[in-house]
Amino acid sequence: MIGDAHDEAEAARERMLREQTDDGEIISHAEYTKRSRRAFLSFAGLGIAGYIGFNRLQNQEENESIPRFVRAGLDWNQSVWDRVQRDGARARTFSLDDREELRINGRHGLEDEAGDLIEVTDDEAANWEIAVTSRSGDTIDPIPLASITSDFEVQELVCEHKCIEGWANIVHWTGVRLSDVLDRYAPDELSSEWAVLRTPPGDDVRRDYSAAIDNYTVRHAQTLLAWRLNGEPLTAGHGSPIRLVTPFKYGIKQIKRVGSIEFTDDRPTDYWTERGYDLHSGF
Ligand SMILES: Nc1nc2c(c(=O)[nH]1)N[C@H]1C(S)=C(S)[C@@H](COP(=O)(O)O)O[C@H]1N2
Ligand SMILES: [Mo]
Repeated sequence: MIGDAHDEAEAARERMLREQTDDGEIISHAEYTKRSRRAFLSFAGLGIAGYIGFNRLQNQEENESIPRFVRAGLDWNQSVWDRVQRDGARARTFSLDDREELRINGRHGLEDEAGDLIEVTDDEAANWEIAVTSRSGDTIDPIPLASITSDFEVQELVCEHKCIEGWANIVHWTGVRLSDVLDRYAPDELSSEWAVLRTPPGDDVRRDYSAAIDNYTVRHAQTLLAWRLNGEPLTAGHGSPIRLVTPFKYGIKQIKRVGSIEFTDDRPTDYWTERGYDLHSGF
């Protein structure tokens, strides 16, 4: 009997997860670009038509200042554009049945001097904070891990993790959108061109890891701060207590154990860019 109830609860949980993770519409990057351009042009077209009409109506010379109602239209275009960008292109998602095991790959920023993985204790995790530096170089309020895991809509994402070494695995992540978290903790930085995420500073800076991501990636609906992998809490090797997931980028951008985020409008470098890899490392 108890077993049945357990099975039912388990089945309900699986169903819910499936609804959240199974394939939606999958569109190619080319189709996405076409659609978003078309959406933008038609809205821009409305704005221009309105502007010409307005000038005829007023029978006045065009001047440098944009009439307020056209400005409002342009602002609206921008907000539509932002939404298209945020929600338009999605990396392919998979069913929970497709989950595979993920190896531990890359231990930079996770090891001690002896090369052993540094475990994060429950106590350390409970007090974990991500330090934040604004694009003007100011230290702003850090983001508590406790808030990340409890204050935002939890996302379940089953996607392919691709490594530049040539292997890939379908894995299930649980986390929250980076953009949701930043919207609350660093809203002014959401428009900065780049974010550089780093592991907590160690004694040996050569061991520290960093990953720079562009604004599009920062704001993307599938860019997550994740604390579970295939339903289990992250282990030290997979980046406990919190890591980045972004299915449009190779594994090198999916930094494990995030200790800080720094925003900048200047083209940054990161661990692998300094070693000759492409700064974007996307698809
Ligand atoms: N801190 C840290 N994060 C990292 C790396 C690393 O060496 N250190 N390697 C990256 C690479 S190359 C890959 S493929 C993925 C692998 O994640 P996994 O070990 O959970 O499979 O982590 C990425 N994030
Ligand atoms: Mo990788």
